[in-house]
Amino acid sequence: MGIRKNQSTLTADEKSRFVNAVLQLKTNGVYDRYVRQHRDLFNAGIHNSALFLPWHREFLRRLELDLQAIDPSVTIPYWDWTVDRTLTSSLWGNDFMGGNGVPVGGAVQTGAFAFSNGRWPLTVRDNPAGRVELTRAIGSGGNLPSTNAVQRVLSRTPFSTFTPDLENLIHNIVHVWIGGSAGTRSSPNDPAFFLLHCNVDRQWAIWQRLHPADSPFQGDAQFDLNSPMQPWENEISPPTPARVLNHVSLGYSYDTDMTTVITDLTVGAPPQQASIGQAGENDWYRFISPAASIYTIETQGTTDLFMSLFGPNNQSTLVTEDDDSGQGSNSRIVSNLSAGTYFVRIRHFQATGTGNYSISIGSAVQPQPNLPEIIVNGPAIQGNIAAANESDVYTFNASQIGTYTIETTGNTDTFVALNGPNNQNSFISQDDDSGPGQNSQIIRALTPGMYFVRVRHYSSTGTGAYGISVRRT
Ligand code: CU1
Ligand code: CU1
Repeated sequence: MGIRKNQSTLTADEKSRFVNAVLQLKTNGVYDRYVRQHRDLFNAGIHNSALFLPWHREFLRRLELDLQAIDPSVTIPYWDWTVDRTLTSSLWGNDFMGGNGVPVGGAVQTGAFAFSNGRWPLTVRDNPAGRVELTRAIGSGGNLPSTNAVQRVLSRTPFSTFTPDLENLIHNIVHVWIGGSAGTRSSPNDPAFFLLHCNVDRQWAIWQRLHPADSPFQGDAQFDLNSPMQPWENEISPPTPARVLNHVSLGYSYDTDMTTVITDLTVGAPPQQASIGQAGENDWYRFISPAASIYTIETQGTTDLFMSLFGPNNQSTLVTEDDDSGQGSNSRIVSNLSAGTYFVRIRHFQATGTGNYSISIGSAVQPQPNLPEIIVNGPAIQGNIAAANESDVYTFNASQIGTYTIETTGNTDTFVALNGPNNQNSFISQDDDSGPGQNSQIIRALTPGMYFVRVRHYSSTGTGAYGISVRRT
């Protein structure tokens, strides 16, 4: 796993390896392909849209993999502009990005990327008649965003309000601060682009950590979770926002990622002793639900705790939260959970509180009634509304994020309702006749989990046979 580091902490060797790998990508033409992609798509949905963060994450990761093919030790460093705010930062040293442009014309004349060094001609430009030298006008366009400004943006929720603020109030300002080439559509011509965007990408990861109950992405009128991103849309398995939500699963981490210790709990085991030792501490637990059942997670002791349950198989999907449902001011969550791995977060109810507690998990004896399961992308199940007002309930397991089509076949006028995830009472959608003939069809983007499909006849007196299937596209 490559760790992306703060550029100010890089050793001389790390800087020189990064610069050399970038120069080699320039020599073999690959670097300019990135510049061209960014330039050509600049106004085609990669900015001022929901794709801003996902697209630039994919873009950086691809460049990083290309750099690693040259030197496996290289990762993209990030530039924390709230700390390194002046030209005297080592970022602009001759051994790294090189310095500012000269007062007249703005050409950079120091470092490996100076035109005069012969290895960094700008072959891709906004305008064919434009400058062939890398140019900068550092600081001439205002100040860098402050720590407070970044904190304010990081506090914005949901994602649909966070991302435009990060893009417009923070990221744009950094481009303008560098000026010159970095302020053009061909801005990756300045290799500082990648350090700038690495820090933008890191803000998205920080935001996700700060807001675990918020969706890490929201679509807009143009793009959703499963929109293939250009210019890679014709690849066999094109990147989508859904595929880049978790940076760690893409194969890199940040040196600022929190390494959370997670304690495993066994269902039915005696209470585990623990404590909130420091104000603001979060304790994390993990347990496995081997089969759908009702679970009781509770704390014991005199400390006023707050409990959050996440899952299945995902530490950021909130199931439910509780403050005081247990004895005294203890927390207790009773929840009907599908099979999978769940995560429990315990904190003190008060931001400044500390104290000891214990935690345990029990499972109720009776599991959920055994509902017939529709296998996703498997054959249709043949059902029958044998009597008036009968309804048939099925489950299916959405094992991954995707677009699912639930549909009935046959000559019966079916009516279908979709509930879930992991909760038979949480309504998602219903449909009468969107399928062929009088069949029902529901097409929805679903997060992983168990879903429930209820089939009835559209008419309160109707009966008849039908088939029902689920497929993921
Ligand atoms: Cu961009
Ligand atoms: Cu940018």
